[in-house]
This record gives sequence, C-alpha cells and structure tokens, in this order.
Amino acid sequence: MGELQGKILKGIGGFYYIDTPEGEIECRARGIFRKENITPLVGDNVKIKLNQDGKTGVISEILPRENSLIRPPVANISQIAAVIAVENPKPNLQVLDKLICCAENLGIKVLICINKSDLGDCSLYENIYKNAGFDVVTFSAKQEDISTLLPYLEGETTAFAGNSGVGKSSIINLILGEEIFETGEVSEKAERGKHTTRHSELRKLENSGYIIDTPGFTSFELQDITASELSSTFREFEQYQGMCKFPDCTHRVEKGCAVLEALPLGKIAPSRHESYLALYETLKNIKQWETKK
Ligand SMILES: Nc1nc2c(ncn2[C@@H]2O[C@H](COP(=O)(O)OP(=O)(O)OP(=O)(O)O)[C@@H](O)[C@H]2O)c(=O)[nH]1
Ligand SMILES: [Mg+2]
Ligand SMILES: [Zn+2]
Repeated sequence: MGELQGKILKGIGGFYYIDTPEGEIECRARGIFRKENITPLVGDNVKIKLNQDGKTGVISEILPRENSLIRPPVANISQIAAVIAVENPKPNLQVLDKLICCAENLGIKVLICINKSDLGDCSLYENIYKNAGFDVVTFSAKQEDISTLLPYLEGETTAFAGNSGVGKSSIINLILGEEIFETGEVSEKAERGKHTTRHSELRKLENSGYIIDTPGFTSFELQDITASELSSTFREFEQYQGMCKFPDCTHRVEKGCAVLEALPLGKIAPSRHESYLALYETLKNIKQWETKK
C-alpha cells in the first residue's frame, strides 16, 4: 500500500481532504486517534496510507505541530494577516492589538492589512503599526488590487483574521481568483449579528503557501499569558526593557517608567498603550479569578 505525506485542507463529517504531491486525497482518520483523544486539525501535516483504489486513504500519523489554535481549530499557522478596514467598519484598534498580542505570544508572524483604502486615508493606521515595527500593507479589495499583499503570502500558511465586514473573504476570493467564499454587506451582517463565513478551509496557493479564511477569528485565547508577560508582546516596548526605575514596572502609572516617558515623545502610539492597559486589566482579572477558585 502506498504511503504519502500531505496537509489537511478541510474536514467534513469524518472525512479529511489532504493536499499531497499526488493531488487532493479523501481520507478517514485511524480509529486509534479517537482512542488517544487526538483530533486531526485543518493544517496538520500527516502521513496517509492509500487504499486499494489509489484515490482514497487513511491518515496514519499526525506529524508534530508547530502550534495549534482552539478557536478556530487549526494547526501550523505561520502568519496571521490581521485585517482592518479604514472605514465601514471603523477600525477597533483594541481588538487588533489583542490579536497581535496573541500572535506574538504564540510566535506567529503578523502582517497588518489595511483594506478599503478607497474609503479613506489610511496613513494614520499605517504609521501606528509601521512605527511599532510591523509589516503593513494597504489596498482595496474592491478595486481588485492586492499586489502589495501577494508577496507576503509566499511560502507561508496565512490565516486571515479580523472583525466581521473588514473584507477577509473578498480578499481571499481575489487571491484565488474565484468566488470561493460568500461575502456580505456590512449592514446585513450587523442585522443578522453574525458572520458570513462559517467554515474553515485551507486553500493552496499557486506559487507556494496556503491561506485560510476563518469565521469569527478576531482573537485567540489569552489564557497562556500572565499580566507581567504582556509587555513582551508589545514589541515597541522592548527597547525600554530594564530602563524603568522599578524592575517590576508594569508600565501603567509608575514614576520613572521609560515606556510612559516615551508616550509624549511620540515614540509609542497612545492607542497601543491604551490597548496594553485594557489587556493588562483583563488578564489581571482572569488571574485573580483563578486564584479565588
Ligand atoms: N468599499 C470597499 N468595500 C469592500 C472592500 N473589500 C470588501 N468590501 C465590502 O465589504 C463587505 C464585507 O466583506 P466580506 O469580504 O464579506 O468581509 P469578511 O471580513 O469576510 O466578513 P465575515 O465573513 O463576516 O467575517 C462586502 O460588502 C464587500 O463587498 C474594499 O476594499 N472597499
Ligand atoms: Mg467572510
Ligand atoms: Zn515601565
């Protein structure tokens, strides 16, 4: 029986669709995974054994994961494309900064994507994130020009994340050159109160790399990070490490805090520090709650 290696593109009703050098192959998972309580995830690199027909197979081994997310359930993401729209909906920088924080914490690369450039001036957001040390690309999916984005996708497994209506599905449809994912009017979404995109599927790119559109993908779980570790996920704070008066400085209210001193000098964007403060409070409360239990 032939053995192949590949990557899980999607899973539907107990069947997995694997991208292999021989094309896409429909597989079942070995019963043993269930016994061991392991669920194959979209994005998993797997070994498969081909059935007699040569067209279907069985997943025999899941190769070690670089990372895995719980919501959405996906493995081996190498890059998050964090998407905002300059208008409609207006950017929620706190949501964006939380997403960035989670990605940094997991060691996943971040690419800031500013969409809907046809609707307004993007320079404010470009400056905030370029100055913080991120790669930023600006484009309009509506004007069908995403040439600034494409080079960043090569060789990466990129998940598109961001609030409903920012244009993730529109961008992916453009990348793939076909209407794969349903898109929807922002007003319709608000009325229905839900996302247009409901399933997760990895798509293979022609050059190299994979992309995934995910429903409700605005943030990951924050639970693995302590409040005191938070500042290390804000990369522009890094240069002030060890420069605060107090070694256990939380960069919130302390006298002689190098981060706070950098704010009026314009070296750290106020919105980034505000997000930091909000996340700090959230995490502090989670921890307190946990110790009370
Ligand atoms: N003006 C303008 N509208 C855009 C642009 N890109 C997407 N849109 C519109 O914005 C709306 C939402 O786009 P979607 O691609 O469905 O957004 P989404 O991020 O996938 O949303 P969810 O699936 O709900 O998370 C649609 O009406 C798109 O036509 C753009 O560059 N400019
Ligand atoms: Mg969508
Ligand atoms: Zn400080």
